[in-house]
Amino acid sequence: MHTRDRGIILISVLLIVLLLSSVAVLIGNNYLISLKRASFLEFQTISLNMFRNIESLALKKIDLELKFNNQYLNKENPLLADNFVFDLDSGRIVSEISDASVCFNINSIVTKGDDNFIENKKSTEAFRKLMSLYEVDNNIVEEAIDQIIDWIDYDSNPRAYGLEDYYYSGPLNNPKEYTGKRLFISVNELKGIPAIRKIDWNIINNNFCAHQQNENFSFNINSINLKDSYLLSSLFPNIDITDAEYIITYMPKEGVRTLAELSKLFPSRDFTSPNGRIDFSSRSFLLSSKITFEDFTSESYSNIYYVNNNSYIVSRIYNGI
Ligand SMILES: [Ca+2]
Repeated sequence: MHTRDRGIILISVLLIVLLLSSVAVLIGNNYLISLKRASFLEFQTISLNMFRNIESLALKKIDLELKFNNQYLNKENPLLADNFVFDLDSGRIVSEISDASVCFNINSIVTKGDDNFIENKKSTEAFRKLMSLYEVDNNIVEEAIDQIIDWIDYDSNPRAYGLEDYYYSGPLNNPKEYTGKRLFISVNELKGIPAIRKIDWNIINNNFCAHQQNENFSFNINSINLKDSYLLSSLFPNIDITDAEYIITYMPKEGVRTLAELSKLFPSRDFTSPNGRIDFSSRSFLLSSKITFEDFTSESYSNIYYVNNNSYIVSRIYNGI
């Protein structure tokens, strides 16, 4: 055989080997990706099913607990203290119910009048106190109150420091929009209020919530932690931050059942004229669940309300699936 022919054969063989190996790499990658994708899809389906099942369990647990006693709920109650844990071959499901009442419900700033939402003066007092504890400028606080109420109310008349559609749809505001004429669904909607944009977002994010119950400012006093001292202080006009921190620190684990019991425990503190309602139980809960399986993780957060002797899911968020 000619040397030239041998060279051609060698080059051809090398080319074929090169082609085959790149095909093999491609097939290998695609195969692995599709395998991974198939197992992720399976994980996704299983997670969704699991989350729904856990939700049903949680609703039953809440109904059962609150059916016979909806006036008193403390941190040690199995409803809040005991997690659901399910161990699988190569995975784990952990789920917990927490009391979601300890926050300032932004919708408590209004109350439903005959044909419009009007200011709830107790709640705006609590709002003023909370903001002053964070040293937010008074003018900004008044603007925030009026702008929040104008955003919710049905009319087009701006309050003293308020804004109505003419502003939100006008040249100074982007994107162009209209006021909600409804309660807030999420705290994030507050980002659209100009006065709120002048306040550190962490203050809003850490203290506020948007529950669809349009009642007085209230929370379960048995569920408070030290980080909630500003909220506790804003509920009581005569309780300052030092008092609030003291009360939270020395609050018995089993909590209290009545205001009289609370006053008896802390006789030198003044719990009169609250800017809202003091609760000893809760009607809003957060169910948080996490599933880990092999190298996949998924999370679910469901907001639950207990109304008319029944608990139901108001909203849910999934992460990782
Ligand atoms: Ca208005």
